[in-house]
Parts: sequence; structure tokens; C-alpha cells
Amino acid sequence: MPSANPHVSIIMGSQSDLSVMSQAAEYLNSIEIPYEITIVSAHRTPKRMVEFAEAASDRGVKVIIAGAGGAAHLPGMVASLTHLPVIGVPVKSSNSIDGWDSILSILQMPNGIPVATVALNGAKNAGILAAEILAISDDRIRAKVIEKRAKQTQDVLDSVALLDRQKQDI
Ligand code: RP5
Repeated sequence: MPSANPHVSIIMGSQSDLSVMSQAAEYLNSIEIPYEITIVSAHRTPKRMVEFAEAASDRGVKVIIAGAGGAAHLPGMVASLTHLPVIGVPVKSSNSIDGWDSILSILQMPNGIPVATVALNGAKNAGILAAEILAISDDRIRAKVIEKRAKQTQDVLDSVALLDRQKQDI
């Protein structure tokens, strides 16, 4: 849930990234992990980015999810300014070359400054990965993550059974 004392901080380069990045928030909401979500632009608000990244750990943030499109420097630059784990979400934005610019900018980090990069527009997986990191030291979150995974498996098995029944009518 949105919180003034977030364990996960979701940041993005632009308001236009919100429809993708809100999928990370939805997952965190579903397992009641306190998070914040805001806009921090590496290029348009570089001082805000530095202030955000340098203060995040002292504010109690444990994992940062950073999404950006185009020349996506936000995840890597934030990672360079904090020891917290940073999960990068490449966003297929209006200024993007089919997403590849963003994928490569976030993925191809130099040795020493890692960014855990998920798929293009993969903000839901970023939320899941953040929860799995927190689950290492939190029994409640671990139980929720396992429960969600089991439900996902059951949903697929239910689809298999439904399709098997429908096949008799095809
Ligand atoms: C990036 O440029 C943002 O992360 C966004 O994905 C992209 C386009 O931004 P807008 O021009 O829509 O604000 O910095």
C-alpha cells in the first residue's frame, strides 16, 4: 500500500511511464507491502535524482524499482548513488526505438554497478522480484509470495481443465 514509510520505492522518468510502472504497485498492493511511487527524471531533474538516491536508504527504503524509456539512464544512475538493490524496468516509450534503446541502456551496466533488469514493460515482474528480495528476511511476505505463486499455478491448471472440457464441443 502507498506509505510515508515505504519499503519499496517505485520511480519513473516521466508521467508517461505510469501505466506500465503502476503494475509494480498493483502487485505490492496485493501483498500489502508499503511502497511509494513518484517521478524522478535523470535528465530533467538530475538534482532530484541525486537527492532521492542518496536519501533512500536512510528513509527505510530497501529496494528501488526504476523505470524509464528511450535513453534510460535513471536506473543505472540511481544504482550508482546507493547500495540498495535497483530493479530496472525498460519502458517502450513514445521516444523509443522499439524499446531496444531502453533495454540496452538499463541492461548493459558496467562491472561494479548492477541493475537487475526485467523484460520490456515488465513492471509486474519488478514488483514480484522486489517482494522476493524482502521475503528473504520477512516471514509474512514470504508466505504471501508463495501463496500468490501457488494461485498462479492453480489458475493455469484450471485453464487446462476448462480447455479440456471445451475441446469436447469443438
Ligand atoms: C524517458 O523518456 C521517460 O522515462 C519516458 O519513458 C520517456 C518519454 O518521456 P516523455 O517525453 O513522455 O515525458 O525519460
